Amino acid sequence: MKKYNVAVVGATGAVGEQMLAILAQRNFPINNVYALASSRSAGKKIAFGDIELEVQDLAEFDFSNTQIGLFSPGASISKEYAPKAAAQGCVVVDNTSQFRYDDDIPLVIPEVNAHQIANYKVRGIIANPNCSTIQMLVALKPLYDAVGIERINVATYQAVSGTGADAIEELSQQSRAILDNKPINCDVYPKQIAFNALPHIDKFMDNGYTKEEMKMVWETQKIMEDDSILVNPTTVRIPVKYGHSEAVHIELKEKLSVQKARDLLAAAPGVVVIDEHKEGGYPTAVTEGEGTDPVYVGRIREDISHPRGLNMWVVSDNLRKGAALNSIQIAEVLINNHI
Ligand code: 25A
Ligand code: L14
Repeated sequence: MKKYNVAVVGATGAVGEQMLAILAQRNFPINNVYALASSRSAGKKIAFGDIELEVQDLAEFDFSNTQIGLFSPGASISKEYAPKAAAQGCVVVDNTSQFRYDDDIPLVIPEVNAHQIANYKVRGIIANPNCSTIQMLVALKPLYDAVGIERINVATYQAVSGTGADAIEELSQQSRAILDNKPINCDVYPKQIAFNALPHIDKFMDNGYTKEEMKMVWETQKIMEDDSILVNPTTVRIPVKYGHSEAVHIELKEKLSVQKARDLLAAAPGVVVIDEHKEGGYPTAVTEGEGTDPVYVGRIREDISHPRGLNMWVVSDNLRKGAALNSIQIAEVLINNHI
């Protein structure tokens, strides 16, 4: 079997760490793996399976002998280094928001639009969508294929790990301080995140939506290859460490019974249905999402206010299917079919 040299860029970050773990777990056919980050981290040791890797400085790395680059170093770093790596012959799967909306760069969820991966050839870069978009579309694709979707209303409940390690730390410190009746610091988020909910992720746009909300609109239309699909999101940060949840309300083109929707979802790749009308008969971020691969769907029910409406609750690990796992699944299609 052919083996590949793989570079993980942003290897010391929340996503990069998961990329290394998942490459090892899935026995990706690796010859050499390189852990790259900023000069701050160069020389640090990080784990890959049962071996240790020494972190190297991205700025000094030559990609000409690397076939696959899994990038998650932030948009501005990807902007500079992903095209450089691609020019050296390395196919880049980029997890940042930098290239997602470029027409000549495929934006891919393997369960939804794997056929787009072939277009990696144009610029040597494939973009990984936003975590909230990924889990929503894995769940909606089978319903879209069955009867079509006119409109999506969605409210997200997003984990602090999406912001990074300093946010996880801020949640822990604030929680401890509040339980101990001590004053809190707000450094990462503009308001207290412990025991609270903030209706604000990424920056505010001119239309009053946040950029995280607009990403869900733009990315859904691009991935589904359907500019007519209407998306109305509200994205909310909650005091959960790992795993995003979403209340998704869809208006279908034709009526679909709950039983039919449940059957379609149960048969869909990457989806696990947990939907029993009893205590705990639904998925949650902490009990099912964290540390696992699937997109979980529960609370499937007809919308009593709309003749073709359906409601559901969608949960997944934001750092795995929402980021690292999706990138590695793209890389698996690349090596199986293209490189
Ligand atoms: O919106 P964007 O721009 O697309 O943002 C995406 C970012 O969000 C995170 C992820 O950051 C990504 O970069 N993210 C979280 N969930 C995501 C998801 N689902 C998600 N992104 C996509 N989908 P991250 O925190 O996971 O990782 C950032 C990594 O990038 C490395 N990096 C930063 N600058 C770099 C660079 N690598 C190369 N060259 C550069 N110039 C960064 O590595 C990390 O691996 P690092 O070397 O900075 O090491 C991180 C360690 O250093 C500490 N640290 C961070 N900043 C500073 C610092 N120490 C001192 N001074 C600092 N200024 C950290 O605590 C950490 O231990
Ligand atoms: O666009 O939960 O990939 O803060 C990754 C982190 C979006 C926000 C992206 C989060 C960002 C997400």
